[in-house]
Amino acid sequence: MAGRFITLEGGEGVGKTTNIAYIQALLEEQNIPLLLTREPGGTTLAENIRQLLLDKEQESIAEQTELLMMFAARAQHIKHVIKPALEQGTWVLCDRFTDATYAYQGGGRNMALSSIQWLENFVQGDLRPDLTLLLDAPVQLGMQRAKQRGKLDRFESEKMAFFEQVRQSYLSIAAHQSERVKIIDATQNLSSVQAQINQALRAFTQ
Ligand code: T5A
Repeated sequence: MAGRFITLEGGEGVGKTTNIAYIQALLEEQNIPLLLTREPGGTTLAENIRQLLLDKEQESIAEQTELLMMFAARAQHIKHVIKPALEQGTWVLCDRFTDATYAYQGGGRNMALSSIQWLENFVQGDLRPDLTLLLDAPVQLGMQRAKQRGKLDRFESEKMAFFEQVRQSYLSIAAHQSERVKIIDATQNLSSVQAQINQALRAFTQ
């Protein structure tokens, strides 16, 4: 039986990484075999691409280059990690996927959605997440949390207007694909965020 593909999305510092272990525990409680992974990244080559993308101490990256690097990493990740796992019946929980490309490169950088769509079809074929949990919080709050955590990377050093566009793009995806994308109010304290995640996952796994 094929595994299910779950993604976790949201702007900077909304709590994706913090909640991954919680989601893992919930699924494993139900004896669901699970693989945790992230984007950009997930294979040695894709993690190297991630380093290049997040490093702000290098030459400026053209937006087309950035978009292609995201999909180059994704192609590698899908072929070597995501598809083999799903084919074996393992569920995959991925910290960010293509919705992030629509939000950051499409919304934040204003790149043509038709180009992203073309690359999505080219790289993924018919692979799409079965469920996406979108952690949503005002930009200011997410950035405050991200700053507390440490040094900011190349994306985190963008201006507030960029992150506002990212947030609005995510919310628009959720509005258009409400069957797949469940919004989690990430402004709440951790236990309340986890209660919402629990509810969304139970509805999905029932
Ligand atoms: N990107 C990625 C693209 O541009 N296009 C793409 O296609 C893809 C796939 C990747 C970057 O790449 C970009 C987007 C990103 O900028 P990343 O590391 O995956 O980087 O993403 P980040 O958003 O940078 O991850 P962060 O680690 O900053 O955010 P998280 O994981 O959402 O936040 P987290 O869990 O580290 O939490 C931040 C802090 O808040 C606290 C935590 O303890 C932590 O200190 N916190 C809470 N505090 C109070 N109440 C709560 N409910 C809290 N939840 C968390």
